[in-house]
Amino acid sequence: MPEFSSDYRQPRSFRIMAGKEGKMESEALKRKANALRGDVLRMVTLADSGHPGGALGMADVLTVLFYRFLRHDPLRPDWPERDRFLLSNGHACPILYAILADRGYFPKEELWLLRKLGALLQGHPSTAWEIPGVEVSSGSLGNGLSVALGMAMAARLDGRDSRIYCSISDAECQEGQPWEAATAAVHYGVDRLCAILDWNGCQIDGHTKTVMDVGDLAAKFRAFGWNVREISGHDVDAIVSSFDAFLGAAGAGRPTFLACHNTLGKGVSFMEDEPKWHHGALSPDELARALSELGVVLPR
Ligand SMILES: Cc1ncc(C[n+]2csc(CCOP(=O)(O)OP(=O)(O)O)c2C)c(N)n1
Ligand SMILES: [Mg+2]
Repeated sequence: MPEFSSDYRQPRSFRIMAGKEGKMESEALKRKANALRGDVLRMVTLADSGHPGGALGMADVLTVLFYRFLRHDPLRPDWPERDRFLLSNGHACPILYAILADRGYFPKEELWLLRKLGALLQGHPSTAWEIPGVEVSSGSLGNGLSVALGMAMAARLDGRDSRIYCSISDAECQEGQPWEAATAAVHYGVDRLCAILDWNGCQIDGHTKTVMDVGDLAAKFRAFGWNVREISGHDVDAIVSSFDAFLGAAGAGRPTFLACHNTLGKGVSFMEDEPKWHHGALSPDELARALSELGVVLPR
């Protein structure tokens, strides 16, 4: 029998675990991102399925966001004034789950039950499942940026100072809907919206250039009128300055597009830039090798 999740609908006494750390500095952020990569790989190996590649690639940018910039309170996931983070490329959820657990939204033990029948953490994020910290259901690609835009416009109408961050993937930009959101966000002058592009050049069927080349996404969003910054998504200092610039751009009347050149599978030599690691579980031997490359030691 699989081990099922604790009943997450009970009053969440575990929420007292949520700490209020100060803002982390670069070296600590890098160490944290690597530790979270270790959690991602452990989760997917235990589940014997899942999407590790994109999750490893986005670990740095999401660590900087959640540990340094996002105004949120794991003790009050429904705090109206909070900033929102939406993972439009929902399959990359192992990294979001690892971060939410580490920040205290739910117990870390839930990670090891990923994708088990009845468990809190399913293969794609779901609001119907009431996962604390998950703002939107995703996995059906292409929708998230529109939802994020709606949230940013609602915040403005309500007079809230919330920022809305939304990760999107390069393959999502092969669809039509992100471009509708890109047009509308500029038309409505929504400046508290930051799209974060996971520009890894990979997708489920191969390299994006071969499957359907999306071209220069930074140039395209710039042409649509977005305030674009193009960085390596593994350069923690560049990520920090980009989010700082986004905060400084409130009132400028334009949305921000943070184009992150990420490497799918970042940190594990045999996974890097290999589209086959879009999804798939590691063998126990591969996990051991990957953790050793990341310098992550499992707790006994
Ligand atoms: C609307 C929709 N169409 C098709 C799919 C099937 N699908 C799953 S992942 C994927 C491509 C993934 O590429 P990307 O989002 O760039 O992910 P990466 O491999 O870089 O993590 C597709 C087409 C889907 N999830 N949603
Ligand atoms: Mg991709």
